[in-house]
Amino acid sequence: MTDPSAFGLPVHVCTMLGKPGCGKSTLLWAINAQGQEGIGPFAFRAVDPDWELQLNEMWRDYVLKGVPMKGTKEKPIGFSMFGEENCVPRLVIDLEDFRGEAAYIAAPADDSDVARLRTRLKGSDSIYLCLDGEHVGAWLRDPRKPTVIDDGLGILTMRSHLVRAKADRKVRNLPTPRVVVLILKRDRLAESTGLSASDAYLKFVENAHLLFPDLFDAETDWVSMFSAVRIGAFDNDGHPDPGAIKPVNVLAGPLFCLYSHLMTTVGDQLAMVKTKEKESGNIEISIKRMSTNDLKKWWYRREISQKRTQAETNQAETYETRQDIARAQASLRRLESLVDLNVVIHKGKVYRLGDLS
Ligand SMILES: Nc1nc2c(ncn2[C@@H]2O[C@H](COP(=O)(O)OP(=O)(O)O)[C@@H](O)[C@H]2O)c(=O)[nH]1
Ligand SMILES: [Mg+2]
Repeated sequence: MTDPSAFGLPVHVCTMLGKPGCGKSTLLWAINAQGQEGIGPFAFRAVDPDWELQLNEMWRDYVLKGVPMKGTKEKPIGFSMFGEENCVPRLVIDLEDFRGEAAYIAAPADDSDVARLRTRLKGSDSIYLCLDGEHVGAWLRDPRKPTVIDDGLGILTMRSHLVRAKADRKVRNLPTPRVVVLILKRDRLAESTGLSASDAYLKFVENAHLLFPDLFDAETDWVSMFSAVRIGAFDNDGHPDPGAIKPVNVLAGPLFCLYSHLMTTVGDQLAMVKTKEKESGNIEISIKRMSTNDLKKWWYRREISQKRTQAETNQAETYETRQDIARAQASLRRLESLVDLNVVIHKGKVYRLGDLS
């Protein structure tokens, strides 16, 4: 597998959690297939070309013949992809497909996938929480019953992993991971609630604070995105019909990774520009101080010239960073207008309650 950091691009580490059978691996196939087709100027392509070809074949078999995903083994499968805009790779999204159990059992040995998952969570920029639509539907029948009874969703363990990942990253001065909550098997969500798919999803959004109270807390710095994913329509034989795929939803996770990455970069760059501008201001003041009369000016001529050079370098750097910021902000606007980011929760508030059909 190709090393994701080998391309000189920023790497966004992403980890998926979800009970076995909730549809994680199938989603990754779909992301690969839909990601290559892209959406507007954005596309996602597997970094490893051989892996991409294998995935394409598996996806074709799944769609045409209904050959299902083989259960994920103890060896996690690397799944890195380029996040591209107008065919230019902007970042590498480094994803690994773990077997669902890995998040839910105690680590038997240091080199197990369980231990690997734990380590990976500490370095994850984004964490995807995958919920099986059928179990979500069952939960929605009585959302107020204690979550610990219902282990179909595995919510409490997910929450513990989130809290630990945040604490681990804080110690290392890394930002709180972004959270993507995905309801997979959206068709089953509708079936098991007896509601229309959009009404069932709306009911989920209304009650989601009961499952993830931290994400809805106004004091928190969690930023999360919710989406219900439809991987085609499933007929009675379990054949997906890819014509029913909603690309925006299938690609919700990677698109949010790109979005989060750009937001963080813009934030860092703005802070940098501010510091540089302050520095330039201080330089100007000290030059003024050294030039109050001709004698002083002559005495400090070397320092003044050094400071002038420094101020010019600062100015050039600030100018370049401002241009980078403008480019990133334009990308953010494109992502926002093109992509219905569905439901984003920031400081406990719900944003962009978009097209839920
Ligand atoms: N009805 C329905 N079944 C799905 C959907 N996505 C995946 N599945 C099925 O769910 C089963 C488990 O999927 P898999 O991706 O292996 O789950 P994982 O264990 O989380 O990786 C497979 O039989 C899939 O065909 C979906 O959107 N709707
Ligand atoms: Mg799997």
